[in-house]
Amino acid sequence: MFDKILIANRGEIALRVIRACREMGIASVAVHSTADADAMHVRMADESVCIGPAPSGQSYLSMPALISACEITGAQAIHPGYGFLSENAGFVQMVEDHDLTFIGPRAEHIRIMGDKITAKDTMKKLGVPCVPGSEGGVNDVDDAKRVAGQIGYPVIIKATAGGGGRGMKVAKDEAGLEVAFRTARAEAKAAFGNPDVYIEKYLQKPRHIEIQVFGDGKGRAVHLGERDCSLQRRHQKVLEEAPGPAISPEERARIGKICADAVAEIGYAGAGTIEFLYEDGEFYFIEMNTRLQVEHPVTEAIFGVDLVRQQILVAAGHEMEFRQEDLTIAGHSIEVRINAEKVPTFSPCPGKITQYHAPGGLGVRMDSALYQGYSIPPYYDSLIGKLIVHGRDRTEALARLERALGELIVDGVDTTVPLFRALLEEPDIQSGNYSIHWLERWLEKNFA
Ligand code: MV4
Repeated sequence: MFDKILIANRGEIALRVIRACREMGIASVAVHSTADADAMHVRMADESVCIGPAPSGQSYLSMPALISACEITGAQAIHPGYGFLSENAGFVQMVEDHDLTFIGPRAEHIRIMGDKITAKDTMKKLGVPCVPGSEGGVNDVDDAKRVAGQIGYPVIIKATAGGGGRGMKVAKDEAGLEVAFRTARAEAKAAFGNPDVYIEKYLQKPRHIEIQVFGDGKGRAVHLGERDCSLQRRHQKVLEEAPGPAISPEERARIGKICADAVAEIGYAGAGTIEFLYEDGEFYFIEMNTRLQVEHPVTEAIFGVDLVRQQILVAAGHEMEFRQEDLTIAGHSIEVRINAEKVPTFSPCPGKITQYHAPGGLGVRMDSALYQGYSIPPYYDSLIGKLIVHGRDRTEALARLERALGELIVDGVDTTVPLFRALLEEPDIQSGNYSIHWLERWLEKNFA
């Protein structure tokens, strides 16, 4: 096992990793920018290293600075958290070239899933159901028209280097296809330096359902059910829950096994998420994320497992601590993302926290790096906390969420808390009846 791990991240996820390290008797090294000298992850870690100035390109994304920080402190492994360098295959390569361990999948798997055409092709061959569309990319308008004619309109054009909603164009008929194709290609080239696009049937009212998988890197893998992350605004998730309110135990077992078998087959190591659109009882693969996700705590809550601990074990060459048959669901969990943002514009609202009080009690977990007197710097993303509740069933989880939101005090900045209080009043939220477009429509209706 490692003696010391460096955490190449900040905020709540850095704390999350430090906590797992401490429970495992592993020393932790925080890295920070000059803007984060007072941050909680620096205080909570056993050691810290300043790796550069405020802009993340010169600090949290600086590969040489991170490698040097390992060499200075004697850290043997790097946990990337989410975002930053967590899905950068070149970084994984560099880490390994310096005889350090990247706590995550192999570079090859990150590379495959980072190219969305290759990801889809790989998953299709592994027996994962995909959205009908082009075999590989589409090279010209005629090719796009031919594929669209076969699958039927509406269609969506996506950039192979995109993902997470960047570089997509919808065409509702052949007249709109030429413009959609040309703009998608031009935007892909400008944004990613790669103009390659592919085409899919456009699903009109799906849910976003993602399956948590975990591999040991030696051909064994499990699934930990799904999360419903349909409540999003501009491709930013706002609330996530597990299990998905629309998914039956039979559907979960079926798609879960398909996903676990697929990642076992490729010898995938560590945590991964296979994203699907779910419509009319069918799952359609869209992307795979090769990292621990922001919303992983809802899965931890219902399965009673520590995913970061398992990541560390597998990276050190140990076995994960469970088999598929050990993994059973208890209750229901919901996470809300507390952002320092003004509702309803969602404009960032950095500033000083004049008062902070975290909610507690049975079934409540608050993952946050906030403290009273902390100043949220303007350089990084606006997530300042995740409130995760767990109840025996969805009704209890919702009641607990409302209760916990009532206890939470974050003064000095605007937050998304009022949004969640309003959402909890909505019959569709209470019943779990929402698709990927629900939140944006609700915001338009209530705030436009
Ligand atoms: C789609 C789609 C409809 N049909 N693909 C957006 C993010 C990226 N991961 C995939 N996305 C979508 N792909 C087909 N074939 C609709 C979306 C989409 C979406 C997906 C998940 C959650 C929120 C969304 C909001 C708008 C569009």
